[in-house]
Amino acid sequence: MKRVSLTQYLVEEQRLNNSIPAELRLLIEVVARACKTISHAVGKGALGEVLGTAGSENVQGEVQKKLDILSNEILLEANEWGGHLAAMASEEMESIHPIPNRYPMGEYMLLFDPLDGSSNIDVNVSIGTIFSVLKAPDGMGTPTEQDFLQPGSKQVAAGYAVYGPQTVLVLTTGNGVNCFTLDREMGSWVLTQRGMQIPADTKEFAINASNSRHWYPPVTRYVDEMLAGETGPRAKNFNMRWIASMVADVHRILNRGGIFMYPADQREPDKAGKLRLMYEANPMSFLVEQAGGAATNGKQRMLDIQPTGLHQRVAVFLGSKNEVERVTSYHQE
Ligand code: P6P
Repeated sequence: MKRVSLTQYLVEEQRLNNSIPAELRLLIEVVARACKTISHAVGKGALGEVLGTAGSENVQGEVQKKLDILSNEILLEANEWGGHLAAMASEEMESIHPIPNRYPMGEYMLLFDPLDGSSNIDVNVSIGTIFSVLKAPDGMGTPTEQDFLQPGSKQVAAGYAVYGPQTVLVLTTGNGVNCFTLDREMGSWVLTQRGMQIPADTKEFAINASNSRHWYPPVTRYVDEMLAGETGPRAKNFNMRWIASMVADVHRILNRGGIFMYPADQREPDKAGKLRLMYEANPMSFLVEQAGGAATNGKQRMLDIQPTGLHQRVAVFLGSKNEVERVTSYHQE
């Protein structure tokens, strides 16, 4: 098959669908290049002296790993000078990061989780980068956090990289989902899957089952029915996976279906869930919907949620459409 590079794909997509203006193409290529750099650092592991903790905590109160901070810096430095961004926001930073005055400002806003799945870094399990692209509000002056608080339906692009046996970049700009694999010898991203589609049904679910005693009844009912297998109400057997790296679980679902769940639970009733809306749930939900799947917080479509805070958390149910609709319907009863 003729190799199509990321650049060629983006240029052809612009020609076909007029959906990737030059500045957005630059943004995507710069983020993709940063992900190559992160992949290289992650791949060194102990040899790169990048494992272990940095001895600090992020805004979430989570211990930061050296690679968390390094990945964040790589993305900031890669995106500051290009003139395509007005501001950035990151899981690793309390407040937004305006473009320094010495550089021109652009019309896009980039949000990212620079290295998702940190608990897996030191044990050589797949981790990744998640990113989301919004347009700056018309007439915006100096960017503020409020300018970022747009529902996920306003995203113009979203994607993730998985640093695993292969390094892949999965991307949507609103016309379907495509996967690029990093050719390490050439240092280039090569289109390897066009138009990824999530089967509407599945036999595989992903949830951290150690929390089951804390789940609310709709989740308990939904999971118990699957555990009952072919003798239960679902009349079929299910398999379970939980990688504890959202990017890896979502990548499996985009490739073969499944449902990913991180529900709110009774441990902290006022905590909506663990995952963050703006730079985890929203980009992944955009990708999942573009691949024919569904994504909700148990009550409403994820991409319709009006954000109230840059780091707000949300319950997540995403993947095979019929399963997401089923577990969401249980929350309505
Ligand atoms: P738990 C990683 O820390 C993360 O944010 C997601 O990538 C992952 O799905 C989830 O948290 C894992 O959470 O509670 O199972 O460790």
